[in-house]
Amino acid sequence: MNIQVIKTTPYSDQRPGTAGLRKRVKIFQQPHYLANFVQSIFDTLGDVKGKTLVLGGDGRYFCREAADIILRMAAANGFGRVIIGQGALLSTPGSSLIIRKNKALGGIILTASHNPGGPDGDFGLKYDASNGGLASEKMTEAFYKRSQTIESYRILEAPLTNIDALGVSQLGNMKVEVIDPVADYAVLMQSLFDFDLIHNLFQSGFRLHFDAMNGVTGPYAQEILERKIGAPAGTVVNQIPLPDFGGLHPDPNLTHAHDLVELMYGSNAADLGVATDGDGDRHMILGRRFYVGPSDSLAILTANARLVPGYRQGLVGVARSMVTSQALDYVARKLGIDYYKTPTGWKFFGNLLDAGRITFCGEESFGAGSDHVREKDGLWAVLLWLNILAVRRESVEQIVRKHWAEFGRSVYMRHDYEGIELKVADDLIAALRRSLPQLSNRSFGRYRVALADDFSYTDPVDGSVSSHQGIRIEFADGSRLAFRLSGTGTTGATLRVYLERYEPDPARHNDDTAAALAELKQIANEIAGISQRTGKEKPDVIV
Ligand code: G16
Repeated sequence: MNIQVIKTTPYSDQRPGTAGLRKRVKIFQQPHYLANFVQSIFDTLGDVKGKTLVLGGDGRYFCREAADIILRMAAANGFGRVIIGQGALLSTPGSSLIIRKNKALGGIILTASHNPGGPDGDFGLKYDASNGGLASEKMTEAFYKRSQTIESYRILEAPLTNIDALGVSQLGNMKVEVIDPVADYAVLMQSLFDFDLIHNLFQSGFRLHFDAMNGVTGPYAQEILERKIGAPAGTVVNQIPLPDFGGLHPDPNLTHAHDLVELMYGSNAADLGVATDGDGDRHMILGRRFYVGPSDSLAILTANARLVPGYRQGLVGVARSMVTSQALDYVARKLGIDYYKTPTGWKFFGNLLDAGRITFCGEESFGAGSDHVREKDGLWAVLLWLNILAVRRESVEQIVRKHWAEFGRSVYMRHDYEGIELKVADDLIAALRRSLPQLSNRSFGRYRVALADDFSYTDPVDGSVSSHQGIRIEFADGSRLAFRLSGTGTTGATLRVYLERYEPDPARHNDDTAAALAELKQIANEIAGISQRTGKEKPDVIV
């Protein structure tokens, strides 16, 4: 088998976003595009001789072709072993676990997360470091820099490796180990949760409807929920990972998980409804005719963590992204534990988790996780909910309402304005940034500005500073607005506007969310000139 050195030229657009390089499939299919980026990663890593790499993805279109290229490049670059999920499947949290368990140098995850798949959809590639967490900004910037000067890449000339049969084979001087993607993960979940108690919950007639949206979580959920715990067959639907997600948009929110939403608001609603995304790190929670926002969910899981075997000793601390609601902070204060605010992006939790400063973390973008891995984990969150429900034997709605009664309700919404021209979006943010000094102390109706800044984060562990992480405007009564541009889209720009108001009065906890935030929405429009600049009168997606 020959190692080929292929001449290439740089592509200018290989700067990773919030979670890796995400582009249209068609872009990734351009000659040498994928190989250029993979070689840039390998070059940045330095000495990879004899090291172990983990490889897998969410099964979307182009995953198998990409896996073959990466296997041959890993062999040509001197890796000693690649551990790959059968059929090139590994969920994002699953990969994180395999990297950690095998003390691998890192892992490449082939996914564009919750973005649509298929030949006309999106593809993506992200690198997880040896701690099982997303490569740091410093590292991804180094990948990008390298991609801008690349002149050649190394690849083994070899027939297609069989990645469908479990076992070890040889590719040049490198071992390829095809593993069951689910086995180790199932063992870890069993060590954290009380499967017998959850089994009893199902025995009592409790119904779960788990929509895996034809993403990678299906096999994990079926094995753990139906086979190990004993939930009725058929509990998990859309359980087979498909290259185009069966035409679904595997984004677990109220807009895209519409079948689940219809079922949970219908007459035959289950007790708990959940959906997960393409690569299994995001999730959405619904009770019977009741939506649980991700920020609330994170706060509730934190408040109830001690009910679950894996967290019985309590949590050391918690963290949320700045734009996530403050519901978590109220719980942390009451528990007397530390809480941190990070920029958007799971990678910012990595140092806090590694340093043992936090046990739980989460984001408004349908992500929650703990120190069991270094990625967010959809199925873990569902099992945590199930374990809590099995202990408390109350409905999802009762649990949420009691939580609000105890801590107050953080009424919260995110408005997404999609497909904005890049320049229009950049100008809007730039103008907003310029206007910050004039906003201090200004009043808008009953809201007086207490703080207006561009969020900057100093990592408490390594002291690194990340600036320009979102414009935030906080009002004297604790309400707030935040604005940022999405870092995960592939066409145009998406403006995200985050609105939050604190409501301590239980008599008002039933208020309609949109109505409760209507005034703040107007203020956001006034401050940022959204409709004037984008021509949009209303958001495209509300979550
Ligand atoms: C990724 C990151 C998340 C982040 C989200 C936000 O999620 O892993 O930590 O909250 O992006 O995306 P945006 O920049 O579009 O607001 P995922 O699930 O896409 O990997």
